[in-house]
Amino acid sequence: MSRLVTILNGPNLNLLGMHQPHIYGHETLGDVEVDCRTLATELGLELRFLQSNHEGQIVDWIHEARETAGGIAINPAAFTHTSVAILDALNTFEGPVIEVHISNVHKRESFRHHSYVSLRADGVIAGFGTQGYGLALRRLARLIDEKA
Ligand code: DHK
Repeated sequence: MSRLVTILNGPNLNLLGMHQPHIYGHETLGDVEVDCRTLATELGLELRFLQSNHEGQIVDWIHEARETAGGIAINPAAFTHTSVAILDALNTFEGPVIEVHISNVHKRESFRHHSYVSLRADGVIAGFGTQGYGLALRRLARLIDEKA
């Protein structure tokens, strides 16, 4: 199985660290990417780290991952709660999928309690701050190793 992992980030995460730090913390998405790249190297993974505010772009990247990646970690942000298109795209991907939320969505507004992506995800991480991305990478490395 490919040791390439794709990390996908949805809308507004380009502004991470610059708004609502009491919910999302002070780290920027650039900081998260640097940490993920360091950890990926330690774990022997290759990494593609992407962010888009556009649903169709995320669908296209999931289709690309079908051809190239051994696993996906995705923080779909607001699309978590709305996007059947992203769920359908993830259902075409055969490798492990981990869903990441920086905040504990279950402690927040009720509309954040439902996730379409959870219908496909092999695991869900919420409320661990940006540390959740590293936890997702560790889990994907384990699942990819187990399938090798
Ligand atoms: C990020 C967002 O932008 C919200 O729309 C989600 C998620 C939660 C997060 O915690 O990472 O509801």
